[in-house]
Amino acid sequence: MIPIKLLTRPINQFVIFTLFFVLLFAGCVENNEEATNTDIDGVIEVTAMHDHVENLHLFELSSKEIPSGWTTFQFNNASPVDHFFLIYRVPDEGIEAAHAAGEPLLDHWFQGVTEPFQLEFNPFVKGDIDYGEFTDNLVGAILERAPWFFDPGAAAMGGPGFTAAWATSKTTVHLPPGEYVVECYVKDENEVFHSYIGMLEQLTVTGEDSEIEKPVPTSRMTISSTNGIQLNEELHAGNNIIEIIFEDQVSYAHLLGHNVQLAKLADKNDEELLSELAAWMDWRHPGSLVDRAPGEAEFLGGTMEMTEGATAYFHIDLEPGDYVWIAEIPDPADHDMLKTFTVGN
Ligand SMILES: [Cu+2]
Repeated sequence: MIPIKLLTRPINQFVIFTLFFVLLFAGCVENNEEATNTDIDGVIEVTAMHDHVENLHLFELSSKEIPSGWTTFQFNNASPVDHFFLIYRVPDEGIEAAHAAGEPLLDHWFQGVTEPFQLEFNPFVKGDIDYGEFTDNLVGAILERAPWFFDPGAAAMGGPGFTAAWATSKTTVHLPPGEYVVECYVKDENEVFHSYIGMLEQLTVTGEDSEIEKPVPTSRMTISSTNGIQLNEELHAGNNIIEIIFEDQVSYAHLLGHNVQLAKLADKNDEELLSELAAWMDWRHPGSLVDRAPGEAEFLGGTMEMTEGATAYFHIDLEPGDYVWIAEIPDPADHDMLKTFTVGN
C-alpha cells in the first residue's frame, strides 16, 4: 500500500527518481572526438563505454568533484549503444540515511532505488504482473529502503540527453553544492537497465563557486505540459546554443517527467518511424529503450528531465537535413512534444 500523500505530491520526485542512475565517467577522450574540451573551464568530459567481458555499461568522468555553478558536460559515447546522462541531486535526508546505515552514498542509492527498480521491473516486463502491481511493489520497496527518494525527493537536474552510439553531445546545467547521482537507464537486450550494470556514479559539487558565466544562447526553447516544445526561431546550420526552459514539470504515465531530445532523421515525413521512435522511448515496453533507437534515427543529445523553472543550454553543431525534437514521454505528439524540422544549407 502506498500512502496517498506519496502518490500525489511525490509522484514528481518519484518520477524523477523513478529510474535508474548513472555514472559519470571521467576522462577518456576518444580519438574520434575533439580533444580540446578538457582545456575549457567548466567542462566535464563524460565517456560512455561498454565492458564486453563483464557486460558492464560504464561512465568515466574527467572529474567527480566539481565547483558549484554552471557546468558543461561533454558527453562522448564511445560505445555501440545509445546512452544519456541524467543528474539527480540527493536530498540531505538521503545523505544522512546512508551515513546512519554506515553505507557509502552510492551503495545506499543502488540498494534503495536502482536495485528495487530492476528487481520489481523483471516480472512486469516478462508479463507476469501488470503495471499497477509493478508500481505498487516498486513504491513499497523504495519506501522501505530509501523513503527520502520520494520525500523530500531526489531532484532531476538535467544533463546530456540521448546520444547515439559513437556520437557526442554537449549540455550545460547549473548545479548548487551537494551530492549528486548520475545514471543512464537505457536497457540491454536482456531488459536490464544500464544503471543496474554500471552506469551509476556519484558526483560531488563543492561549495566553491566556478564563476563560469552561463552560455550566451542563439535561440530559446520552452517546454511545458500545456504548450509542449516551443522554439522562438528556426535553427540554422552550424553552431547553435539553445536555451531550454522548463516552464513546469509533471509526472506522466511512465512515472517520469518531460525532457528534450534531438534526433537526426533520414526523412522527417516518415510517420511510421516517428511513431516507432516515440514508442521506443517508453521504457515500460519490452524492447523499448533497448540498445539503439529504431531505424535511421540518430540521437544528438538535448537535456534530461529538470525541475520546474530550471534551464539548460544545449550546444549543437547542425548540418543540413531533417530532425525531430522529441520528449521521452508516452505519446509525445499528443503533448506537442514531437516536432520535426529541416535545416537548410
Ligand atoms: Cu546507457
